[in-house]
Order: sequence, then C-alpha cells, then structure tokens
Amino acid sequence: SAALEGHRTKILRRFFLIYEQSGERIMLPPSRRDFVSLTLSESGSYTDSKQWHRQSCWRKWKQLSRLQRSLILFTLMLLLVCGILFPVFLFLSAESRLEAVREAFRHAWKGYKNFAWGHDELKPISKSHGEWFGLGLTLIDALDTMWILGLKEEFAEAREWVARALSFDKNVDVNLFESTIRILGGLLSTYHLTGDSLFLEKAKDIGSRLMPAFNTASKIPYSDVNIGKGTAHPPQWTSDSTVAEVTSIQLEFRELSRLTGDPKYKLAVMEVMKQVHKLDGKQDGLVPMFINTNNGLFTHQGIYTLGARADSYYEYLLKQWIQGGKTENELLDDYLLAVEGVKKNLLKKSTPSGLTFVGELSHGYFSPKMDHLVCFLPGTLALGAHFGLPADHMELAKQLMETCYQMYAQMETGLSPEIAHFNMHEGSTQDVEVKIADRHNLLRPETVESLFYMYRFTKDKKYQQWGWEILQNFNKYTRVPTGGYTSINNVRDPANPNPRDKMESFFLGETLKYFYLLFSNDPNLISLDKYIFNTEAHPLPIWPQSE
Ligand code: DMJ
Repeated sequence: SAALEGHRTKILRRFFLIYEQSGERIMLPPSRRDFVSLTLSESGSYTDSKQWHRQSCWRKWKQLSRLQRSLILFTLMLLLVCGILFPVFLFLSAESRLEAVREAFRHAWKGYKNFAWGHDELKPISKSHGEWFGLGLTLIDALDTMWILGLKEEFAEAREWVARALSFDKNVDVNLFESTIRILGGLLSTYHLTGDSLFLEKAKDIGSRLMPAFNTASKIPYSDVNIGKGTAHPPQWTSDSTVAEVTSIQLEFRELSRLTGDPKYKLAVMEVMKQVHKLDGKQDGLVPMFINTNNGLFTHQGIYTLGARADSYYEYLLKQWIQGGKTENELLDDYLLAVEGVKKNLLKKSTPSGLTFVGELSHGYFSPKMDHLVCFLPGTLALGAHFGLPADHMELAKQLMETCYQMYAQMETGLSPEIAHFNMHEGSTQDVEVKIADRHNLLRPETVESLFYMYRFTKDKKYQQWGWEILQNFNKYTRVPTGGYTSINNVRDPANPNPRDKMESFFLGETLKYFYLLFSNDPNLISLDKYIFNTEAHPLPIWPQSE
C-alpha cells in the first residue's frame, strides 16, 4: 500500500542516501557501518534479523550429526583453553628466561666467590684472579645487577665486603674513565636503587680521589690517577688522553655534584664538554680519537670511528642531554650533527645481503671495519628517537640492530668477533669476514644492550629471541664448569673456541644485566623515562624537571 511504501522509504532514508536522477534511484550506504538491517514483513511489523539469524543457526545446529556437533564443541573448547593458556605460557616463558639469566649470574658469581673474592677479575680456568686496580672491580660492577635480579643473599654478602673491606686509601694508579664508569657509576646507581648511604659515602670518597686528574694545563684530564697519593699523569708514552675517555665521565660526576651539593665535580667535567664542543678538527660532527692534555687540541687527526676511543663520546652527548632534562642545547646539537656525520661518512651496505654497517674513515679513505663496540649505536639511536629525535634515527637503529645480530649469527659459534670486516665487492658470498687477530670475544655487552632498548621501544619479540640465542651460545662456548665464564680467542671454531681465562667485570655489570632487562616484559623495571644508563650499564636518575 502507499502508506507502507512511504514508511519503507522513510526507513531507507535513515540508513541510505537516496538520490533520484532521471527516474533512477541510486542508494549510497552511510560511511559508518553502524546500522542494523531490518526486514519489513508483509503485515508491516519488523523482525530483528539477528533473532531470525539465531533461529536459523539453531535449526542448522540441530540438523548436524552428533559427531559434527562434538567436533565443533571440542574445537571451541580448545580455542578457549588456548586463549586462557597463551598469556600464561608467555608469562612462564619470560619467567624461565629470567631464571636462566639469574642462573648464569649465580654461576659466574660462584667462580668469582670461590677463586677471586675481593679481587678485580676472575680467571676461571686457572681458578685464580687478576688485579687491575686492586679495588674489587667485579664485585662493585655487579652490585646493582644483583639488586635488579633480586639476588638478595649474594647482594648482602657483597655489601658486607664493601662495608668492611673496600678502601680507596691505596697507593694505586687507576684509569680515570674505567674507575669512573665502573666504580663511581656502580656505587651511585646502587645507592639510588637501595637508598643505602654506605654506597653514597663510598661514591663520594672515590669521586673526590679522582679529581686530581683535572689538574692539567688545559683542564682536559689525564688518563691516570693515583688515588692514594692524589697525583695524576698521562700514560708513559704520550701526553694525550683518549677522546671517549674524557667525554664519558660526565653523567657520573654531574650526579655526584647533585647528590653532594658540591658543584666542583660537575664544573670539571662540563669544562671538558665545553672545550670539545668548540674544537676544530671534527669532520661533520665526528671527533678524532685523541686529545692533548697540555694544549687541549685534538691529535692524530683524520681518523674517525664509532668504535674504540670515540664510541661513548656520542653516547654521552645524548645521555647528558636526557639526564639534565633536555635543556642543554649544545649537547643535543653536537649529537644530531654527529648522527648526520655518521650517515654521510661512515654508513655503507654489505654484499650479498645488504646489511647496513658503520665503517671507519682514515684520512679520506673508507674502511669497512666495524668494532663490536659500535653495537651500542642502535640502542642509543633508539633512545634518542624515544625522546623525540627524528624518526629516521629509529629506522637506522633497526637496520644496525640486524647487522649486529648478524655479527653473531654468521659465526660458527654464534658469538660475535671483536671486529668484523664487511664485504662490499660484487660477487662476494659472505657479508662478514673476520681477520685472525680479531676472532676473540670478550663477553661484551653492546649488542645485548641495544637489543634491550629495541625491545623496550618496539615490543618486537624477535629482539628477545635474538638475545636468547646469544645467551645460549655464551653458555655453550664460554661457561667454565667450575664457575665463571671466560673470554674466548676464536669465535669461528666451535670445536676449540680457545678460552682466554678471564671474566671481564662488565660481563656481570652489563651483559647479564641487559639480558635480564631484555627478557623482562615489565617496562617499569628500570624505566627508561626515569633512568639513564651510564656506559657501564649503571642506571642513574634522570633529573626531575624542577631541578
Ligand atoms: C665497558 O667498560 C663499557 O661499556 C665501555 O663503554 C666500553 N667497553 C666495555 C664493554 O665492552
């Protein structure tokens, strides 16, 4: 009837736009698909089509055989159980990986405790110890790792040693950089995590004993300090210091000033940054490797690397900027410039797989050599992108992360060499080549460190999986049955990796800590919005905006 037709059109208009053109009707559906389809029955009443659908489903269900119904019910039950169990499975698998790291730590600690207690480093094969500064380096480096891993008993024993046996009143020469990042950094971070003033007192003690290093004509610090005598000097053969060393002590001394209220520490290290910022001799923001302590100028110019002797200069530009609340623009400018310098001068692709790698520049000549040390870079780039730096930094981080992983995966032991050379000539069948002298692995952390940052920021499980493979290979080739892990000489020979008999303190301070943080799915376990890791993996607080 006409009335019914009018009603019908009204309803259709609510859900479709009807255009009438030369007698033809064109119906356009609404842009949002949130309408309910209604059927108009002969009598003019509406039946909810969902209800009709339900009835028809029920009819179909009843038509099925008993076997068919059982199969469907079984499948549904299975899906339900999997849906519930999958998160449980994920939790358990994360927990078992975390436990694997705790187990690795306990094993390393067992060797240290039995054969090297209170000494700098464990020599796990000969069941003895090595001394560098004579300050219990491994123990101090490992304090905050034990705290983060929840190893309370081990931590308590170590704290007892710090309280009773650790003395910096010793006639001993220490390297300014190494003792700052490992000892001062380790004590400061343990103080922050635990709130135990013992660690702050010890940090103040070592910090003030390192200050004589800055008494130079140029204010660029000497490499070595005698912490007992209060004297400092450069290495015997030169008056130069290493650029990475003098520019990677800032996070720690700045924090010491904040905690003590005494600006002298901060002023000394910021003076170094100020001078390096202004120096000639950089190439597109890239720095040479040495700086003279008499005149404060770069020496051995013309060689640019992101590896040994320059690496953490770049890392600390970004991290100081973050630590200080992102207000120190010179640091940011130098960092951004340097990343552009890397892209322009050092970035190339390998053959056959097209891996992006960071090479070196020597007096205008490019060398496709990349230290394992450079693998801090993906993590640092990702950290910068997290704090608002250009998104292409993250893209580069992803590419370099793949390369660093391949430096492990393409070796016969699955462990990276100290230095890789990338093939660039057409027809080559292998991306990575390793010179005989570069085949060692020192249990270094950089790749695991970057995997941790990449996982935190992307949540891509492949980074955890890559880390898991690496941990298993450390266990396979570097674990010493009687306790401890050892550096090895040859990552290319699984039958004889040739142990070196040394467990570096950074294996406990950094490598195992980063494994643990990588496998944890808790972004608040040392939140990257609250802490900044020093170059030895010791977390220090990002200063509150108000300060
Ligand atoms: C550590 O002492 C620090 O990570 C430093 O920045 C570089 N070398 C070792 C680890 O490889």
